Amino acid sequence: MRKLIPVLLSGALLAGCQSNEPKTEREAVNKEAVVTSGSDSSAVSAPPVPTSGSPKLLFTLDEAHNTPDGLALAPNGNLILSVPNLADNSQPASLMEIVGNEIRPFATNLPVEPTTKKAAPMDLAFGPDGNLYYAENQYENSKDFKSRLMRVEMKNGKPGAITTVVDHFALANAVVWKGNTIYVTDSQWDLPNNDKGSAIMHFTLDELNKGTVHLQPKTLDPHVLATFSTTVNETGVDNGADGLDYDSKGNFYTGSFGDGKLYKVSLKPDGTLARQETLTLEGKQIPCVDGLIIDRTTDKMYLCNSRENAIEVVDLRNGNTVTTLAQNGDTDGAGGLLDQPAEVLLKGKRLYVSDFDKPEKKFVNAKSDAPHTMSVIDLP
Ligand SMILES: [Ca+2]
Ligand SMILES: [Ca+2]
Ligand SMILES: [Ca+2]
Repeated sequence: MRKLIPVLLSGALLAGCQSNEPKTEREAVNKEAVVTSGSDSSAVSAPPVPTSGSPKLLFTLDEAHNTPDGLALAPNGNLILSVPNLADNSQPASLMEIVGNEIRPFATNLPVEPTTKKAAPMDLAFGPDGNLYYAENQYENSKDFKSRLMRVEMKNGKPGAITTVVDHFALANAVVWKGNTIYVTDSQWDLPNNDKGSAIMHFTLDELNKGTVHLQPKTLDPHVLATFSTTVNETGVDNGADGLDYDSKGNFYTGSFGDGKLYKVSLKPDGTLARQETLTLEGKQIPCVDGLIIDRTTDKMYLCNSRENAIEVVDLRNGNTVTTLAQNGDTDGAGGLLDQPAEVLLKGKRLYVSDFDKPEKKFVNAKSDAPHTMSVIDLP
């Protein structure tokens, strides 16, 4: 039965596309999937969203966990999921643990930022010291550089004290450790002459162990590795560098949430910036990049095309050819259909997908809705 759902949905979307104007709110919401959102009556109908792949439901989450996001592989093989609850942050944020197909609390009393009174964990990763580090997105609460990098001290597989290791990010987003250095994207690292700025920052474990690092907002702080500028499109989103990972040769890649550009950043042996370039993609172009992960055995990048409700694969060893692994139109996420994917994690042949479900203007996903879901895609 599950396999029929994408087919049936696709048919429903096609039918919806051919029908007259919606008469009810439900019809209007369904129609949003095939007509770009916005109230401009002169807008030309977009083509139906293609349906491909077969994402499956891992589990659903309750209203207290309405916005799942970051994923980290723990040393014991379990996954840690961040739940920032940005769609409804009257519910406290938390970290959860995925064990097989089950979810259970991991750290449910995260320290709030003192002025925003909120915790907002995004991507997360275990460091070489065995501790867990997570980036915070306080940008939705305050534009005044309140985001942080946090450390969860681990003892015998259990979370202990949680402390701030870096503060004064604008919108800390993705994190990845390589050796003894952690790399962090800030999707809103503006500069005095660029209010569309973003950056990759880097910090050594030694430095983090010496005390809290205080970034200097609106500067080329010494921790800035590379900067980027977002070309704002019809979505109006100026968030830049988002997902982050590195390939088998140690080159870093990040993508822009606002305009979909993919960047390759190469380092010198001393860890400073050698060069950065914008990737030229073959095949499909990607308008929006959220979380991404690189399988370093193949150098295939799996990324969340949040705007188009799709998971794309970029073959970095084969001309940066893009293929769509899974895509569907507007859904509530039931049955595991993609509901604005934000983060991916590859464990073996299983790709875990967080359905963030918090749309921006002109996104395929029209509304944040229950069920709140995690999907999985089993690779061949
Ligand atoms: Ca900005
Ligand atoms: Ca949903
Ligand atoms: Ca939705």
